[in-house]
Parts: sequence; C-alpha cells; structure tokens
Amino acid sequence: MDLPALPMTGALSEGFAEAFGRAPEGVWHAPGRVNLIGEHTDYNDGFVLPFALPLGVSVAAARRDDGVVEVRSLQAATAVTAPVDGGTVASENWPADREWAAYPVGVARVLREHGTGGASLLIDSDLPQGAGLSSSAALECATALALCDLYGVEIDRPALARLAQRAENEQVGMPCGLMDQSASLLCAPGRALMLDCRSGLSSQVPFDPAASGMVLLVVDTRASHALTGGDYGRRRAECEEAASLLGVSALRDVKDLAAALAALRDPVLRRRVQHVVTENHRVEAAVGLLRAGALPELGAMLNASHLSLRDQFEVSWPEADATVDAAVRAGARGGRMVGGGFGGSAIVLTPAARAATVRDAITAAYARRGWTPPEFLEAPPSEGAHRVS
Ligand code: GAF
Repeated sequence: MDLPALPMTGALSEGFAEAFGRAPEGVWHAPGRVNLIGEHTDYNDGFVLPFALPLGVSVAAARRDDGVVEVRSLQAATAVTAPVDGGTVASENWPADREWAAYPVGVARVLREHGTGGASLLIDSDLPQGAGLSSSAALECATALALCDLYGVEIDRPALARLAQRAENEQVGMPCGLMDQSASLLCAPGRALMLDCRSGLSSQVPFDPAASGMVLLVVDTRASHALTGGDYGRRRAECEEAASLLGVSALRDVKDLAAALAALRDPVLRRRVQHVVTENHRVEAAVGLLRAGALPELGAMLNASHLSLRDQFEVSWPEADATVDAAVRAGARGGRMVGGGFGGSAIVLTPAARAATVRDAITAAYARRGWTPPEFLEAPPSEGAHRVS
C-alpha cells in the first residue's frame, strides 16, 4: 500500500507566499498518534503507550507585530484572524466554520504568557479528520513549536505538551488528558512512548513490528468521532467522582481493585474503575513484553483492552467491535479501538503473512453490514514534531 507523501514544504511555502505576500520564516511538522495501549488512563494520572504516525500537520509561519494571529489552511476555505491577547476562544462562540482555528489561536494565546506574539500561519494536514488520530493535538503542537522557534522562547518538550494540553482544555473547552500532545512532541522513530501522566516522565520503548514479522494496521472505521460532545467529559467526571468516593487523588492510586469495587455502590462507577485500574496494569505488561522482544504476545493485551473499553468503559462502537472480531477470526494476534472512542480508528496486530487476509476479512465484515468500507494505514512508528525548514 502506498503511504501519502510527506508534507510538501515547498508547496506550503509557496502557498504561504501567495496567501500572505511574503515568504514564511520556517515550516514545522507535528505528527498524529496511535495509542498502542493505555486508553482513558491519562486523565486518571496513569500510563499510556502511544507512537507517532508518519502523517501529521505542517505549519508555515512568520511573525507579525500587530498582536494578531492570522490562520489559513489548505483544507479550509475560511481565513481566521484573532488577537493574541483575547480571552478564551471557548467563550467567544466562534461559528462552526472557524472552529478548526481555535486550536492554533488557543495555543498562541496560552504561549503569549511565555513571550511569543502574533503570527501568520498556513496549515496543511494529511491526517484524516475525525479518525481519532489526534489531528487536533498535531495542529496544536506544530503551532506551538513554530511560535517558540519564531520568538526564541525555550520551553522543554514535556512542558510544551502541558501548555498545548492547557490550550485545548481552556481555550477549546475539551477536557483532554496529556497523551496526545506528549505523543506528538516526544515520540521517536521505531519507538513507543511510555508516559507516566502524573510525573510527566517518559521513556522510549522499542517498537518495531516489521522486525518481528508483524504488521500493525490502523483501521479508520469511517465512523467519525467528535470528542467535544459530552461523552468524553462524562467519562472523565465519572472517574473523578469514583476517585473522590474512594478517597484517592486519582484512580491511578487504587492499589486494591477488589476492595475499591466493594466500596462503590454505583455499578457504572465500578465498571469505570475496573477499566482504568486494569488498563494501567496492561500498559506496564505491554512495556515488559516489548522490552523482552515478545511483540506478538502484545495481541492478547490489545484484545483485553478492547473488551474492557467495550464492556467496562463503554466507549467502543459497532465498527470497532466488528473490526477486532473479524481480524482475530482471520488470524490477527489482537486488536482494539484507539483514542477517546465513540468512532474513529482501531488497530490490529497481525503476522505480516496474514495481513492481506485480515484486511480482506475486515472489509468483508463491513460489506456484510452495509457499512462504508474501512480505510487501512500501515503505521511505522515515526518521528515526533520537528522543524522542517
Ligand atoms: C483522547 C484524549 F484527547 C486523550 O487525552 C485521551 O484521554 C484519549 O482520548 C483516551 O485515551 O484522545
């Protein structure tokens, strides 16, 4: 399968010159991510294990001295101009066709406190929208790197990830955790990123499916997801309520699962706790398997994570369930939904020799149900955010 070409920075620079009447001062790129395992653990102060995709967002940028951010995108018709010293975008009720620009403008407003200023930005993305592959975080991180470089502001990457997360929480109004921004800024080729979302400490874990004769397929289920709806926030609130009832500062601190389940009366909260506590253990087990060179064994962890997300956390959707089921029946080692849920993508770990059979089985399962055919991406673990030119 042919992967989309890397961002054409020449074309982006030319587009910038056409849009803004001058050359950009540089071009920056930030990738989308796939989370191998550790879902809905980040805002519970837990562990995640994402890796960076070869697809992402590129931003051509130049400073401006009028205190304004002007954002244009090759994927959007509307140009958006906003002052850097405004309040929060979330409180300004932007019309739907400007919502995409809340991410770069939000980042510019948060980073202003650290010494950055106005900018002209032209954005290009080759990440599918609504596929749960973190196009929003990639847009935030490419913008954040561009602004820091342009204004000579030095912020280390873990701190920059927290600022980009803050922009999404406060400016956009989406109560996401730390995973996606950290993945985009900290991931490395051939590695997955083990991140402790409480301390912010991370380590690079070898992750090279091809070397083990395996393929990790990303399956865009074509059921579009939007986490700005209430479901994600409700899950987060349920976890916080359970932690408070259990007298811990976050569900990461639950050490005795049986005792915690016995202490909670609400069956919904019990299910949420069951997922978060076991998912944190699965991340640690997965890291152990990868470090031991036992990558195919990860399949069982992915299956267990999927069942937990489906039955305990209740964030899966029919296309993701059918994908995992069809893949495993066709000989994949395992699979699971990825990201926040309610639509988006799934991953499937399969021996390379069975990849075509597995893909065909998934496609046939969709066709039997009359669903839009899925899209497949091969996803070698790729480079984190960087300056391109
Ligand atoms: C979304 C959020 F943005 C992340 O912070 C994380 O919570 C994820 O859903 C679920 O693991 O991608």
